[in-house]
Amino acid sequence: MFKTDITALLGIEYPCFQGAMAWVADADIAAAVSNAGGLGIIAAGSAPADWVRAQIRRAREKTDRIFGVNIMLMSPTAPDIAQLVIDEKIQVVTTGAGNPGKYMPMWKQAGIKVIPVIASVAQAKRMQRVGADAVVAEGCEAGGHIGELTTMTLVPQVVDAVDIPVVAAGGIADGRGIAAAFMLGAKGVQVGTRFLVAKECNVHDNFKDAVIECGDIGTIVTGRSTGHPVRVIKNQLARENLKLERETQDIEKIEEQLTGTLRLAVVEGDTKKGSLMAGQSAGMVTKRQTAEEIITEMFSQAEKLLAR
Ligand code: TUI
Repeated sequence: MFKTDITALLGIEYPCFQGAMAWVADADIAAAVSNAGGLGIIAAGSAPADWVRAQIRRAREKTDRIFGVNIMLMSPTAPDIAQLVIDEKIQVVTTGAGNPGKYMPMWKQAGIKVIPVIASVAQAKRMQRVGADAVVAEGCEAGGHIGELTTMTLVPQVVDAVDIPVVAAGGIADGRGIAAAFMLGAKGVQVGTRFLVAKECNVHDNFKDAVIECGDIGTIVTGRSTGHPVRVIKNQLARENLKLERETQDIEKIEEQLTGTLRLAVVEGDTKKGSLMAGQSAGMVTKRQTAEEIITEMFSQAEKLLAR
């Protein structure tokens, strides 16, 4: 039922990527998702190479299956991680927040499958041109750094513009979203927010509660005025940032407020002063489950819908 170009490309059971949430997506959640038949992904975020290497090795102890590493290209450690994935013989790399073009020759030489996350048709075309094996088209329903377009409008436009497989991301948290993504022409989905509350996800419990209690209009986008829009769960920090944006044009001052706060939320569980990055699908996330329960529940629902 779910044999697609993406399951064939990666040799996985379900065409389901686990979103690479910075500070959150470590070896535990990545191995759990891969063991459940999806593609687990370790998020390098802004971490040093030593931390990422340790996570890769820990994931290998927990699963024999394929898993990926995501490289956040804005990170100062990105060049180190780009080499690390080759040294550690990682089979699939996803990238975010930039153009991975300069690393493509070395990754392709090493036989790595490269799947950049993009938020526009122009970016998708550039990625195809530099040799990407597929792209993740991420709509602005997603959490964290986002683009302009919704998943509903971005995915079909990207599908029409490129010949490589497209994975849909942003707003997908159940079988209905998966079925809809396939109707838009996607060959797979990436799910972030629902995996935030997975039992194997090491994000602070306060963060999980905030996702479960979020509701439909509980997220907002800050940073539009600085050109770095970020979707977060509304809290004290988000309100302060929006106020600052209204009152000052001092972009550096606003940016200052945005750094370091993700760690505060993820690790310390500070739901007032921390940055609670999460997608609009938080409103559909109601309970803690294992990664396996999440994947099998979503895909059995999608299967029933698509069989109609
Ligand atoms: O990367 C994301 N979302 C993220 S990264 C992140 S980590 C972070 N935390 C705190 C401060 C700063 C960063 C949190 N959320 N999504 C994937 C994504 N990438 N969406 C859009 C893009 C993108 C942006 C520009 C892809 C390519 C691009 O430029 C390439 C080009 O060719 O123009």
